[in-house]
Amino acid sequence: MLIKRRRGWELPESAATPEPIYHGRRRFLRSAAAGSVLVGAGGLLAACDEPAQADGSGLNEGPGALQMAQAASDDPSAQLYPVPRNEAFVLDREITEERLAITYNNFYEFGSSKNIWQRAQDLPIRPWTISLTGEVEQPQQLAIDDLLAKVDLEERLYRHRCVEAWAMAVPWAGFPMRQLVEIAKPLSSAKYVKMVTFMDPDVASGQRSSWYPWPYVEGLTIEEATNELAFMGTGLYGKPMPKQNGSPLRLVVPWKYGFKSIKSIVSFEFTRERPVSFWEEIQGNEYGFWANVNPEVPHPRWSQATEELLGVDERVPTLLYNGYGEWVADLYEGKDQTSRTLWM
Ligand SMILES: Nc1nc2c(c(=O)[nH]1)N[C@H]1C(S)=C(S)[C@@H](COP(=O)(O)O)O[C@H]1N2
Ligand SMILES: [Mo]
Repeated sequence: MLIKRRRGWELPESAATPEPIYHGRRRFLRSAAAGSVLVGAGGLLAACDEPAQADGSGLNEGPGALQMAQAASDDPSAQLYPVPRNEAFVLDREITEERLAITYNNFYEFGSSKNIWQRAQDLPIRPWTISLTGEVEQPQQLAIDDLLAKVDLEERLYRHRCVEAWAMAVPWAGFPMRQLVEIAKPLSSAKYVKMVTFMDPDVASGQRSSWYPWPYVEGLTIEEATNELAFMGTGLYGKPMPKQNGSPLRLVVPWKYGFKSIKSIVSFEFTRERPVSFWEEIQGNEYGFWANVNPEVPHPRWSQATEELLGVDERVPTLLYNGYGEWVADLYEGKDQTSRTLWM
């Protein structure tokens, strides 16, 4: 018998009626001009900040801008794309326009504005070596192209929800993170995987700001990393990953706020202890380790109840686990659901 399971985000039409809020471009430009730099209580730059007005302000609309923002055709992995789509992952919304997803980015290594895509073009993505270390059978160093040859690439349509309350839906290419864990062969003592972004202040001007705890670090439990939804992104819109979106290898964990999806990874370390992530170290009471999306738990400075779709002048309700509870809710069943730390 065929049972149609209702996905978390398949809301009745009435529940999905957007708030009648219209964000005019002018209002957006004003808030952009006001700057995205806030000084936190401790004098630290409290970033990953400000609920965004997400209408794609980062776009350079000059001729050829879209092509310049896409991965270069001389990317050595270009011939691998496009890859077959895994139809198990369906969207409740339109796919975000490519030019918005690749020109409106968070990548603090290249600056704290959304408009970093041009600066990110300076990132050299070959040679690119990934280390698999820590509690593993045998530490390994793997060139990205050797890794790409060992895995099964597929395309997945996923929603993405930034903690700043903007959202998009994009076709990632990549492979299940479980395959990477299998290649690494962690020991039973490994409870977490700590991921680290490249460190190169010569090309990434943001890394010259010493008030950030560079390099960018993120972490997952092994159970999270081997969940079916956890994905390693290597491409976008049927092409290799643009540098600004985290080429050549990034994490994609759509049930968590966007900052968990660490870009341009060079290291996976399997650990016994829970790693401290980049934003957790900066502002642990606002950006925690778990960071599971929950509309009912507000950020200390704004509501998480709704989100603004990139390029669309409407807000839609945010859903528990960003609508992916069917895949991941059981990961957190034993945990105290009333604890704020699960949701931020
Ligand atoms: N290394 C690194 N990874 C990062 C970030 C960052 O600043 N540095 N920003 C995060 C945040 S806050 C978001 S919302 C997503 C944005 O991904 P996108 O630019 O592909 O939309 O990347 C995440 N990964
Ligand atoms: Mo984000």
